[in-house]
Amino acid sequence: MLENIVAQFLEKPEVYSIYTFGNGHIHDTYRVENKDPESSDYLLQKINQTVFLSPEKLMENIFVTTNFLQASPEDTRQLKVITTHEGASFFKDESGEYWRMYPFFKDLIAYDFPDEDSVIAEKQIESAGHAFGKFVGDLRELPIEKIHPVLPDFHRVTWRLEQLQAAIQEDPLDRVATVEREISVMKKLIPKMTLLDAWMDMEMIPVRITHNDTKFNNVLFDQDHTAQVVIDLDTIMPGCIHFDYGDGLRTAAVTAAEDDVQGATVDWDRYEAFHKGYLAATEEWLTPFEIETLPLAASTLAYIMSVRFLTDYINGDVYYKISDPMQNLRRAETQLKLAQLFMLKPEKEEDDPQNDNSNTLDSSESFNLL
Ligand code: GN1
Ligand code: MG
Repeated sequence: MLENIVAQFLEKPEVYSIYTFGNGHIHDTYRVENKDPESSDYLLQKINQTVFLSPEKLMENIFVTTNFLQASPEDTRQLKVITTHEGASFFKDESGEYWRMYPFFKDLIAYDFPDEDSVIAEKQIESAGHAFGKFVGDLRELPIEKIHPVLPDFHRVTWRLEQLQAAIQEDPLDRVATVEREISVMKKLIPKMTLLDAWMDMEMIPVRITHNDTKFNNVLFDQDHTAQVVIDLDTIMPGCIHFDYGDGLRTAAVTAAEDDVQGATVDWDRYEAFHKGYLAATEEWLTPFEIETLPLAASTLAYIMSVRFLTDYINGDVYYKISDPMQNLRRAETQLKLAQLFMLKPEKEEDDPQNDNSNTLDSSESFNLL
């Protein structure tokens, strides 16, 4: 079956082994590996149509963006869409599933977490920050009207809260009674966490073409720990810089997995490393107000994720892939903890000799004890 799909894109499908690959929460992903190690490999994905209601528009966004970014047809350091034999950016099978193919960069690596060695980790993070910042910079000349808002209001806090409210009202699995504590913490944070929405509504922050899923594992590194290719272009949409900067920090400056409530802390050296890389690529063209308001970004993005994960938990885990029935709740709690930790950014070390750079919530504030 998968071989038939591969045959739509590539000659001689029989020379490939096809197996499940990666940790994405949304699509089904396969590595298409040439049995000859000297030849090229590919990545095959079945698009999740529960999430992406219009796969054609999704693929148009990716096609337009990757073509725009392609410096030359021979550019091998850039994500591009592998078209079908008919030249289409996707293949729709007889059951209505949409499939797409990308090159697989055999010499590059994606990491879920930065390296254990802190010097290497900071190098990776700064480089990732730079790559994500440059990505938005490179797209500044692409007319924004060419990009469909495939997931409208994706990072709009007020809309995410409306979704949560709807889930609470529906409460299909009677889970709401068990998450009242989480809901009450979320409510307390609303005034601060909706500032970004307000600034966007008042047009104080420019709308740009942003990536919107700048998780640390969405950039590929070479052996020298330098970021080479930004991947996962599903959520390229009109947005604001805070979305990318904040989501990058949410995943690069944190020391534990997305669902590790106890383990999650913010490493402020890593935070600085990401900031440095991001700003080096963007400082020239960001507005003073964008720069001034960046400190709220990581917190807001972690908050959005906590609201989304809790909504999905209440709805019965219909959106994100889960490994166990409590995972969405753990993810929600972890992200809520991080939203609060990111608000406690210490002053620079040289300004505060007392600062041990390991900021944590004290126990009375700690999310777990609320
Ligand atoms: C989803 O599948 P993945 O990991 O690329 C989600 C992101 C979340 C992320 C949380 C389309 O991304 O918004 O930040 O999970 N993508 C979509 O890990 O909802
Ligand atoms: Mg994704």
